[in-house]
Amino acid sequence: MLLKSLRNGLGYLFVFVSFFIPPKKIKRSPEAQESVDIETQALALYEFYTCPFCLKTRRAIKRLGLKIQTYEARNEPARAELLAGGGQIKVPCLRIKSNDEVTWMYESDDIIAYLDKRFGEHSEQS
Ligand SMILES: N[C@@H](CCC(=O)N[C@@H](CS)C(=O)NCC(=O)O)C(=O)O
Repeated sequence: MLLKSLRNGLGYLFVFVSFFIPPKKIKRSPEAQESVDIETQALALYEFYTCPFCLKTRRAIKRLGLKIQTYEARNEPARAELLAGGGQIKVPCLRIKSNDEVTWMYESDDIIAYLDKRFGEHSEQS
């Protein structure tokens, strides 16, 4: 209980500090941004707001200028959706819809690498 509160408190501190040190945002033309915005409608991030791995992922999302819907997985119905879809309660988890297929990607490093490859400076979107 005490450990959980401490972890949560530290998480809020990281979020607070991160607010004042925003990542440098990628620049795109309005047309390219519009196309990216359409693509990111198929993505959603399940997270715990104060989780450091989630914060790291949110910073990457911000750096890449992505509009990705986030869901707080401590709360229902997001928690149940994450468990049913991804198979475990672990965050961050990126839900990727592609045609009729849904993929649930865990691991912050994997998520960031995926987003960088798809939307980063050297992707077709830039
Ligand atoms: N290696 C993972 C670590 C993720 C992780 O440990 N997440 C914690 C929250 S900070 C978690 O989901 N724990 C499960 C729980 O608290 O129920 C990553 O980088 O994404």
